[in-house]
Amino acid sequence: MKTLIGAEPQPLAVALERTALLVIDMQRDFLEPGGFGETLGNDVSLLKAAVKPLQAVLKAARAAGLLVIHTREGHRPDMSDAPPAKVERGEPSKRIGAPGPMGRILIRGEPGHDIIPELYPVAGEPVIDKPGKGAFYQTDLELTLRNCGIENLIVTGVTTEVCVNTTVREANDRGYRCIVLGDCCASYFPEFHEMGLKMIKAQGGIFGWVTGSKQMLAAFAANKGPKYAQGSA
Ligand code: C5J
Repeated sequence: MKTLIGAEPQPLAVALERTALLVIDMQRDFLEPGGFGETLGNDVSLLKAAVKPLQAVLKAARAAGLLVIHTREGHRPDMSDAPPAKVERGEPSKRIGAPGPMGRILIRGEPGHDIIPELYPVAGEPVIDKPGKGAFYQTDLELTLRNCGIENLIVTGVTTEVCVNTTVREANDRGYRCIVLGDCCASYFPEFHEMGLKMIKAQGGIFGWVTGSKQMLAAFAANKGPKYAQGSA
């Protein structure tokens, strides 16, 4: 059975049991004061707008039995997976690996690297640690999706024009249908958020579809009881 999701540039019918919710980088380092986002000079409060709508979608996705996957951007404590070209940006005391109020900036295991409490993963939800902006680069995301029979991704998280867009483009090239929930994404730059969504849905949906939490919740409500089942046909 397929569920129709109201979206742009056109509605899309998907099998929810072949659909995963992807929550990208909702980490303290990006959303809370003192983290990576703020050290780059950004107003981190702008990202908070995505939290409430995303909480509602996360709850509905869990209730509907969807596979929920979280990602985190960050690096090993020895930073062997951090390209110098990425690290050598900004003031040295505020770079990746430098000590900050939430521990070493963007380093795995540090408080700032963790997912914000409002959207914390529950037991059984895969958390993909990624060293880059795209969630497919140097991770086992693709393997996980394949093993779980996933064909469609509901994409949410931060930031719209960086990790969300990069991941959507990677996913699109791999054959996944990406449905991006605009109000469940956010950027430090409102104009980049808007253009980031436009780029995805332009040209007949060149990278995917764009909709919002309301439309997604309506689609869940219209489809009672799809269950994610690993290996189902
Ligand atoms: C950034 C991200 N903006 N998660 N990372 O550096 O979008």
